[in-house]
Amino acid sequence: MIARPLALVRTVPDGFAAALVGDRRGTGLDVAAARRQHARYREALEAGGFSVEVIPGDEAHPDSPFIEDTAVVVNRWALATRPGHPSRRGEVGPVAEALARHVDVAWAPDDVRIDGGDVLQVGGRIFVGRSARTDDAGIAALARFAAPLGRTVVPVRISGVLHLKSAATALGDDLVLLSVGAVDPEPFEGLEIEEVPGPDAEAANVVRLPDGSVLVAAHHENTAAIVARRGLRPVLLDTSEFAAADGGLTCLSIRLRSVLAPVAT
Ligand code: CIR
Repeated sequence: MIARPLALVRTVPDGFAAALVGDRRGTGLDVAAARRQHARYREALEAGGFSVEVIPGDEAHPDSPFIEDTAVVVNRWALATRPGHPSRRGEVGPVAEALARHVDVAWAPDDVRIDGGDVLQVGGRIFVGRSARTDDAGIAALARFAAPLGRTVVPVRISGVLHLKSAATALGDDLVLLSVGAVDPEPFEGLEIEEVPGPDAEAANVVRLPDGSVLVAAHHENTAAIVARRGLRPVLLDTSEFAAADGGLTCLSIRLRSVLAPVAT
């Protein structure tokens, strides 16, 4: 039997049309197109070496496909988050339940706010964005979760984007792709930084796959060129419906690199 690193995804409910866009509800989101894009995303995760487990989306929670925000996984431990937007808090339970079949799950306290999209792990450090969705109490809860696991938590100032990972992701164990207009590069000292040029900070949101290829949103040609220049293979995906709801490629999965799962056939 073949086993590969596990990725969790959550399907697109009919209610996705009402996903959050800024602090309002979407109106022009195309659910059928989002489902097609989600299917391609899932196939790309599998083609790049993940075993994908699918959790049904939740009609009561239009943003439930943005599963990344509901948990932070470090090796074989997960922190079930307390999402910063109140409408998203009910998304956490089913994801925590699925995670508990693979890892130990701890829960963030009720009086904090933290979204997984603000948490970027690179080379043993955990960077966390101070954002509209993640507050100081959430950062402190993450630090308490991470300390026994030997991980240091480093707060990062961001501006103009929803989450830290909207504008900063890892391209390697010591290489970060980020938009300096949106993310303060100073806390990343010691790591190599590759800047995405231009005003579109979300161009820095990519997903590294186990086979070394990198998912890049199709509308970010500059990013694809950077990835290729780094000797990595960009895999372009149309993510327009998710981008329209402030979501990027990372948001659509939780990737558990240290948990191997059988490949679905
Ligand atoms: C929200 O506003 O919460 C969703 N519409 C988008 C969440 C994107 N998640 C992410 O960047 N990790």
